[in-house]
Amino acid sequence: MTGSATDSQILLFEIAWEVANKVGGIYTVIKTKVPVTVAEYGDRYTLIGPLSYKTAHMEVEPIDDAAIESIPMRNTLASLRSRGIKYMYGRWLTDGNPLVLLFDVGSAHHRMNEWKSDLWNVAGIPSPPDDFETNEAIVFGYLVAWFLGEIKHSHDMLASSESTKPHIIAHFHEWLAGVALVLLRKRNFDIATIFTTHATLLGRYLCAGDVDFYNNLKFFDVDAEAGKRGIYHRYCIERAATHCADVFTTVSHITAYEAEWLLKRKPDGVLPNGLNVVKFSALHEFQNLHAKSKEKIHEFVRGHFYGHLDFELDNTVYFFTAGRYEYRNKGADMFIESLARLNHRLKSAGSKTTVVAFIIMPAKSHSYTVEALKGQAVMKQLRDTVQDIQDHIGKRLFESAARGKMPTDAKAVIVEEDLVQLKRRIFALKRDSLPPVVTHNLVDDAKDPILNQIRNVRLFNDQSDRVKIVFHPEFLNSNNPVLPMDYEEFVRGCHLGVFPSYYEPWGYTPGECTVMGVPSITTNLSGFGCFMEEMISVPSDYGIYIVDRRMKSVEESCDQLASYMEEFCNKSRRQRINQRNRTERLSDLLDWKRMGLDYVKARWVALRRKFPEYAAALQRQQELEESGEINSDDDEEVAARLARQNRSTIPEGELGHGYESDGNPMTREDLSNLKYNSKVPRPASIPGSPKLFKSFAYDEGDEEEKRIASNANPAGLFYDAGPDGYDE
Ligand code: G6P
Ligand code: 1S3
Repeated sequence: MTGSATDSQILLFEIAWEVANKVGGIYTVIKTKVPVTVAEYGDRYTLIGPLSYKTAHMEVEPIDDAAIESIPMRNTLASLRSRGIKYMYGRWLTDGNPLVLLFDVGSAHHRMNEWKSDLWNVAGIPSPPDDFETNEAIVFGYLVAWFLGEIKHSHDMLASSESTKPHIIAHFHEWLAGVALVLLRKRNFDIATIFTTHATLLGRYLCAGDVDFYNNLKFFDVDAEAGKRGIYHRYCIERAATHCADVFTTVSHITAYEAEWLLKRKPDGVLPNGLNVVKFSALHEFQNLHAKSKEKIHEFVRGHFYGHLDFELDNTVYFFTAGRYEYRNKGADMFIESLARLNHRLKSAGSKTTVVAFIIMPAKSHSYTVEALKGQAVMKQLRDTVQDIQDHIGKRLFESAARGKMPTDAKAVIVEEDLVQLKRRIFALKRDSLPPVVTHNLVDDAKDPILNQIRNVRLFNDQSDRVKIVFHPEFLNSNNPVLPMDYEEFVRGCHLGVFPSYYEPWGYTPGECTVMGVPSITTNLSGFGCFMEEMISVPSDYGIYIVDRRMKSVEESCDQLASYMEEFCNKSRRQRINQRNRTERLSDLLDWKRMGLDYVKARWVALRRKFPEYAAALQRQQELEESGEINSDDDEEVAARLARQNRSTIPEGELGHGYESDGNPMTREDLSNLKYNSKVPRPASIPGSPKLFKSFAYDEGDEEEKRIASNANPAGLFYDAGPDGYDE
């Protein structure tokens, strides 16, 4: 290879079913990662996903075909359009504003059977006629492969010489986006590929059943297990994508082990999930937000528990769990069991604290229950009546004072009519039944696992219960008539997130709590929990409690969870405030500015594997640049250079958080020895934000933060907690 190689020859495509299409956690990964990827690639970065007409118009600002700046892109899309393919190309309306291409999968349905039989012929992947999701994934995959082939060709045609041809990296997420990757390999395209799996199909299915998953990983007959569950064809796509990729990664070590056994390829590295952390300029701002949001939760609780509001809201703490309704995988079973134990302990101790525990997991329902709606309605009427009476009293006081007189008699201020109105409202608050444990009419009330578990442990919101339960089987939004809050606002208002997952490749929920300064409980079977355990010596000091679900029995884990919750209930307000401050300080650890580096490395390894000469030329170029003094104020240039420096520090086979395996079956002991970051040193600086990690990111104007930073341990990131783990 001759001529100077530059980064600007690299084009990056990232393909996922959840691009501008909110389904679950992958949407969060893709969306929050955009700013750091755009900082590195600018408009050389395009995201590709399926077009959902229901939501796309809110997510994407389309660019007219004639206004498309890139000629290869314009030509490629024109070619697809002329063959009847519909799409939306534009800018994703999210931080970073990246280019996005969404394919209308339906516009190619007429080719479905042709492509399904081709997939069988070229890759031996079967597909039954009636699996809608797989059919969509196949058509989407063929469209993506078609597009990538054409755009590569179009760029090559326009290149002035061999050395100016672009180098394409295509990064695919999860099996639903995996078909195109298999096709690129089978068609021998000159495109470097990465496949990231965020869970394995079999892992999710096996764990949801009653299986001792982690002790039996080596024994599963994967084909037979997939067949038994009717997902063999999906499994074939997942496994083929895994093996066809130049670089294969997962989101955590625990999932890397799982993938090695279930997908039969040892991952090249682990790319943990980050978040786009927005810091407030002053520490107290997020605390104020907590107080404001908590007040809104109080409003809901007053309505929901009307007639039984015999507990002090000032002495009430709000716990919650949330996520996809995977009863066992997400640990809803353990949460409810441990709440029952907590209830018993608080009652026995005569505690004055009340816990209201929310379960936010969508299940099929008809509507809100009459009781849930009525509760909010009677409380609103009471509030309106009290407001009216207040106005009347004010007027009377004013009139009398304006005449220079003090009111002689209370009856002249609050008249009989007002009292009657108030009495009416108070009588309306009487109810014969206990406050409901669920806010909606569930389609399958009798079989619902969460309700059945609540029935088993008899947590019925009785007056004597110190732990009350509210199951809200729908994701939250601010237009909700009963609990009108969006998820972020709700989390901020809560005191503790509880996520005792059994199967959780990463687990965003506790991470989201962390960046909002809300303490949380996770497990050492979740990617997030393992990551925190590795990064912080005593995670609980920072409001991250980790339940041991590896070495302990279920019984012991439940007890440990109950103890963590009890410990939390016994904290004073001041301790809770201090703990929230500490939790919030962990945000930087989860920022994509830091986590995104592992993606940089993955791309670099993919380039090196697919285009070794180009990668070597890039590296030589970089060495030349570095031998001279580089003095640039241009953020993008600094970001690009740091990204280059970072990627070139990784030797082959030591990608990201290097994943190592001795090739032997995993045991409980192996699990307890899982290690992050075994070979690759954590970088001292980050592209796009070179100064952030010189030491702990602290506000120099803030004395307390300064003190903390000066107390930093040698790793530079964390400081030792005081004896009781709290700042005074
Ligand atoms: C924040 C607010 C304080 C409030 C406190 C309540 O820190 O800034 O004004 O007293 O929250 O904390 P709690 O844990 O009792 O909800
Ligand atoms: C998966 O989504 P889930 O909730 O089905 O991907 C997420 C993003 O990587 C991950 O956080 C989660 O643990 C996985 O399970």
